Amino acid sequence: MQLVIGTLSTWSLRAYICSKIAGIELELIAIDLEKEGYKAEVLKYSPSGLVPALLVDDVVIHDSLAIAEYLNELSDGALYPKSSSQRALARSLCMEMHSGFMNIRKQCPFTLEKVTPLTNLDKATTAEIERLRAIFTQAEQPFMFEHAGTVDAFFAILAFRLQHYGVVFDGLAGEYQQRLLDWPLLKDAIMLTEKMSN
Ligand SMILES: N[C@@H](CCC(=O)N[C@@H](CS)C(=O)NCC(=O)O)C(=O)O
Repeated sequence: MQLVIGTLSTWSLRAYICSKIAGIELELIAIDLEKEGYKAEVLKYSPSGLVPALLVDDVVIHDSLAIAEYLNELSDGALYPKSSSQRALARSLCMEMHSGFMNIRKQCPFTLEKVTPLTNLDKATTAEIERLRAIFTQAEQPFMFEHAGTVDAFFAILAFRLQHYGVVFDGLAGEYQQRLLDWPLLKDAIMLTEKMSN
């Protein structure tokens, strides 16, 4: 199987981290999303024109969450908690991440370059940060549930972005944020980003 990913694409990194948790080796096809004509290159693989896309025999799975679900099936449930109620909660959190936090995503674009810390936050962004604090506080530690899974993969990049823009939680939320920042799979994903950007 091949995973099509893009430079500075956080959704690509989420799918990549999920593959690592599931222990599934994927061949990576990296596309420079800054390069002129990149769209035609992406469209060669992904009908939505977006990355990530997982190429499996004659099927293309073209969304990070769908990829996570597929990798979960292939790995006999390695990406979610065993209990069905916890699994439902984990999926709720992943989907909340997948479809939400628009203000943070807009104001804290993923970059490895130096940035100005966030100040004078508007109400909507403050509310999103507070929601994240509440989610992070729920973590069982060191991961959200009993072992690393999709939730951690999805929130790790956000934990990195927040820290990069000067938002560091205290208390239990801060402990989980720090665990994610220290997580070798997040470091691996950041290294992959550096490699693709050079
Ligand atoms: N919901 C999609 C979002 C994918 C997405 O927005 N990918 C961005 C990179 S992070 C992309 O391909 N951008 C290229 C473009 O917009 O032309 C997912 O979760 O996979």
